[in-house]
Amino acid sequence: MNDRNPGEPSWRPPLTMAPDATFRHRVPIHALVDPITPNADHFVLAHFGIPRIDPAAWRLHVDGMLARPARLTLDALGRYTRREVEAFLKCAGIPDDPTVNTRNASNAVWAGVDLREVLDDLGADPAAAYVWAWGPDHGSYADWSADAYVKDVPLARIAAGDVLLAREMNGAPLPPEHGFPLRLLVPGFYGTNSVKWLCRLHVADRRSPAITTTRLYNDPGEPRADGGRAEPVPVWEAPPDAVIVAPADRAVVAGDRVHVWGRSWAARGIARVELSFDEGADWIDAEVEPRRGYAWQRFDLRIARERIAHATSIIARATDLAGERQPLERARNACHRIAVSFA
Ligand SMILES: Nc1nc2c(c(=O)[nH]1)N[C@H]1C(S)=C(S)[C@@H](COP(=O)(O)O)O[C@H]1N2
Ligand SMILES: [Mo]
Repeated sequence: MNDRNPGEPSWRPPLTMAPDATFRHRVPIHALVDPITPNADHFVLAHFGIPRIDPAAWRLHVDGMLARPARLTLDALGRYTRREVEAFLKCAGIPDDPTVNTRNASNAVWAGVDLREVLDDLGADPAAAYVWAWGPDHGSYADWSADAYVKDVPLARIAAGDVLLAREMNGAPLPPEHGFPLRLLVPGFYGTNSVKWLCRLHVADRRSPAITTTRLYNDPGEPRADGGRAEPVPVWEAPPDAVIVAPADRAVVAGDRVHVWGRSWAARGIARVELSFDEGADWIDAEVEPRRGYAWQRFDLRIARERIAHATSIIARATDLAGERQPLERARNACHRIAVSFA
C-alpha cells in the first residue's frame, strides 16, 4: 500500500491558484426560490482559493488497494456510463466548531460517472474500507494550512451507488469554482466531503491522517462516564436541516393568509417539517414534498393570519425518515429562526 506520505498528494496537476486565498460565495436564503439552484447562485466554499487547471494536463491518479492502479484522462473517464444525480449540498460550517449552522445550502443536477463502476473496473480490494480523495488546492484557511485538501469516504457509501466523479453541473461543464475539471460528489454527505479539483484517489483499509480529514470536520465524541470522550465523529451524513425561504428574515407580512415555505434535506430524507410561531411552545406541521433521490424537499404552510397574529418569529424544525429531529440550538444543523412582523 502506497502510504509513505499519506497526507501528501503523490501528484498534482500544473495549476495556478486564483484567488490564492479563501473564497466564498452565497446568496441570501430568501433568494433560494428555484428548485434547482442556478450555477451562479450555488454557494461556493474554497478554503485555499481556486485552482485553475488545464484539462489536457490533468489526470486522476487511482492507487492503493486495487488490482489495476490507473492514471485516468477525462477521455478515459468518458468510457464509463454517464449518470445524473440531483442532490442538495450543505456546508458543514466551521471546521472545528460543531455548534454553528452557517446555512449554506443549494441543490443541483450533477453528471459524471459512478465511482462504484470505476472502482469495480480497477479491481478494488474488498478488504478496503475507505477511499481517500485529494484536491490539489493548498494554502491557508483561518489558522490552518495544508498542502492539499484531503477527505476520506467510507467504501460502504460508494458501494451504495451515486457517488459521482462529476464533470457537469446543471448541464454545463463544472465552473472553476465548483471543481473543474472533475469533482467528487457524495450525495447525502455534508459538502466538505465532495472534493473539488479531484486529482487522486487512494483505496485504503484505514482513515486518512490528513488534517482536513481527521482533525478538522470531526466533532468531539459524546462524553463518557469515566470523564473521557468517545471517538470523534466525522462530518459525513447530513442530518435533518431546513431553511425558511419565505417570508424573508425581518419581513413585514401583509394579508389575511400567511404562506410560509422553504427547503429541507437530510441524507436519509425528510419525513416532517414543523413550524413554530411562538418560540417553540407549539408546532404546526407543514406539507413536505416527497423525497426525490437526494434533492432537497420543499415544505409549505398556509395559515390564517389571525392564528399567528402575535408572532414575532418563525422557527422551522425538520425530522428525517429515521426519526432524527433538528436541535433548536448549538449544532451544525440547528433550527432556522427568522424575525417577522405583520402589516
Ligand atoms: N479541493 C477542495 N474541495 C472542497 C473544498 C475545498 O476547499 N477544496 N471545500 C469543501 C466544502 S467545505 C464544501 S461545503 C464544498 C462546497 O462545494 P461548492 O463550492 O461547489 O458549493 O466543497 C468541498 N470541497
Ligand atoms: Mo463546507
